[in-house]
Amino acid sequence: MKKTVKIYLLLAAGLALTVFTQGSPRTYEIWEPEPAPNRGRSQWERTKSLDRPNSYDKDWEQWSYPVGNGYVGACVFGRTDIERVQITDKTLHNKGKYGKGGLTSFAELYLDFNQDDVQNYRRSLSLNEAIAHVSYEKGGVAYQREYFASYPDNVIVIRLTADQKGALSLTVRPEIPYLERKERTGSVIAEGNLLTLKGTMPLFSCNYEGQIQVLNEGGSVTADSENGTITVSQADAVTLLIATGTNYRLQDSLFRNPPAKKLNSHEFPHDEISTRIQAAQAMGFAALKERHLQDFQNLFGRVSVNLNSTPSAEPTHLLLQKYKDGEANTWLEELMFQYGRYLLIASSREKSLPANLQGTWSQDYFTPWSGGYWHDINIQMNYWGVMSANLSECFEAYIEFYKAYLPLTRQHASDYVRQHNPEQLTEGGDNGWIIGTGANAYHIPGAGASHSGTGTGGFTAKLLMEYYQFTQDEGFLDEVAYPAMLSLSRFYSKALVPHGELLLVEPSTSPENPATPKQVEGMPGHLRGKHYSTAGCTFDQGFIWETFADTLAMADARDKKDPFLDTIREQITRLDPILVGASGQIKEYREENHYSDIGDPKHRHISHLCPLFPGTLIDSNHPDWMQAASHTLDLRGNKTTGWALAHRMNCRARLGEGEKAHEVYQRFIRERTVPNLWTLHPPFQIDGSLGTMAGVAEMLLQSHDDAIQVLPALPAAWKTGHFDGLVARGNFVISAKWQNGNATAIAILSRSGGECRIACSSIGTATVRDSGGKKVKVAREGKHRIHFASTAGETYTVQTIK
Ligand code: FUC
Repeated sequence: MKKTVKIYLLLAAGLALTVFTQGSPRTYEIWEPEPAPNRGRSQWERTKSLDRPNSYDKDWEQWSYPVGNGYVGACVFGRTDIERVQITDKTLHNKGKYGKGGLTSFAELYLDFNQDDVQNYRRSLSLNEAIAHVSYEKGGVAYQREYFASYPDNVIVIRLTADQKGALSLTVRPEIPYLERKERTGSVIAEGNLLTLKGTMPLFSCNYEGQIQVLNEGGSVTADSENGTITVSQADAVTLLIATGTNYRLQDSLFRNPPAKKLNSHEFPHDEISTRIQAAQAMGFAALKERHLQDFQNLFGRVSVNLNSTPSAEPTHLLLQKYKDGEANTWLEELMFQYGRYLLIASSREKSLPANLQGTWSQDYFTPWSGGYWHDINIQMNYWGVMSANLSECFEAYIEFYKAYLPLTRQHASDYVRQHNPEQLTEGGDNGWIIGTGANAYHIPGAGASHSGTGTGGFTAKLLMEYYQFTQDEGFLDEVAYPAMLSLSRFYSKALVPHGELLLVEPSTSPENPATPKQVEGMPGHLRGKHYSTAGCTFDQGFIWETFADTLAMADARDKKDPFLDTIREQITRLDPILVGASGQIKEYREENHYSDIGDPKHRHISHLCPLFPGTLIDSNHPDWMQAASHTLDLRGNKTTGWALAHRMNCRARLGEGEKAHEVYQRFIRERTVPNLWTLHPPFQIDGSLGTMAGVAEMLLQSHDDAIQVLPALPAAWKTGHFDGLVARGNFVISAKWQNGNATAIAILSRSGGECRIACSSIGTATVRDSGGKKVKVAREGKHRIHFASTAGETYTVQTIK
């Protein structure tokens, strides 16, 4: 078989692209020589204080290891006395703090081993395998445990083994948490080798069930029906299979219906869960593990990086502590990048709900901010890196979510236009769609009525546009992305209000930035709550520009002729979205003169820089705006929260400021990262991890301009290294190798064909060869840019870059 064909087939099968990765990909794990402490919850258990149902559980947050398959997440403590596995099912919501639904913990599973004073203890989370391990010795017996969440079989699997027969004895003791809050009903039933947890969350008519099957090899099992436990005695090995589910159905009626009618109260997940458990049992542990590994590694193994690092064997908390103490360590930076990819795969898969604010993990009664989908940055940030990190399939969860909420957001659009710009309303007709900020699995809000303007829609649609740009999936463009963009453009077109020659969206709010009454005295806008409501702030105006521009670009790509396109062709010229103020800053509000005349000068949101990232309006064609954006970042500073650092990092990368991007990343790790490498806003949110993962990719490869830029923002700390398998728009899979800051070789797999325009320092004289070694005809655009026609499925190498 020809080498090209071989590489292509390997890629098609999703295996690692190892152009520059010599030998096998690196092994990434986080590990500790101690179990996770479990003081938080046990303290709460002791008091059972109803005032503190949400006890801030730092042990869970900082030390437990997460596994997940998109549907369900489990946090493993690895204890030898009483093991704790905290389980979250994304669909189980209580009323939440705001009464509109909120993610809540599904179950706590305790395994009473009662083993203290163990020797040679080790627990780890293998990122390459998505398996948590525990091993230790006690009384001359070596014990091993494995934990994983299988996506193909949708079960959590725990396997317990020992090196001596009959050495395994434990009690399996699940608990339904927060029953004392009386919001949910529930009971645990133990029968034979099966534990069933079931009940109802009446608010949304949500019926839930969890099954835990205890499969012993050797020894015996005894069910205690009174206490809802199963005791295993003297087994050789034990496999626990765990399946959870509810009657949740992702469909538009879910969002439209009143709380009690959101779900069908007569539907129970029992049969479906039983089928899943039985299928998993029939398959057996070895096959379950094999299928899990195949599925997970197909995704995880696609990207390799080496950021000038040497793998470290230190326990993770020490590695982190030394980094916090100022020791340079690019291994940890690389590990965090791959952990971001791991967490995204574990929390967002096709047919599951999208990754929520905590991914898919919550031990809480009230998960912070309802474990929701916050559309003024957090949910979008979850997916900023999904395409470039070669995980586009993980975005499908959001696409399905979008399809389900679309009908209600059409309603929201009509309501908005009726309220704010009634003369533009098409009564009973199409007013587009718009989504507001605080969504969750049960609730989709309207826009513009809270602390964030309608830019939330464009922020979201950008992801749909990017999915098309990266995958070149024309079916998706025709069926989803283009209609979405066109319809959102229709909404924006109707939301714009003439101000002289200009068209400004009104009302308009820059997300969450609070202003004081004094700051806005004499200003044209007014305070709504703490936030300044005005016309045409940069966040909203910028995303309208992005939406119009993306719609027009898609229409051109597919030769669409909708007459409405002419309206936005004209309107886009009247948006005037970017203004530079007297301090040399990108203005957040049109009426701002000097930096931060309005709002908090150090606020975490930098919404006015969204046109730089994830937007594309502030680009190298506007060097003055780039400079103003850089200055704005300097003024805003980096003393901020987790995800806010991630946004700054991506902005710095877009500006080509590798050192500054790296500084932000370092600060993120030093100030916001905890020993299980989760990152805190605080509290724990997943967005920062996923946002900085995108940031690393953005430092290595960009493709928002008309060319693919290789190593656009490389810091000195990563001066030598390589990456394999990052993806650029146009569906090009890129590998690159560099030394002392200069690329020495680049490989490009063209997955969809088309012109490949590639920019990199000194690439202008390089030679391009196809997989057969044949020289490819290349057009050269100065010293740093070339382009050539590519064929789908072909791999090209760029050599001798100098
Ligand atoms: C936005 C942020 C908050 C928090 C919340 C989930 O409202 O401003 O900081 O991240 O989302």
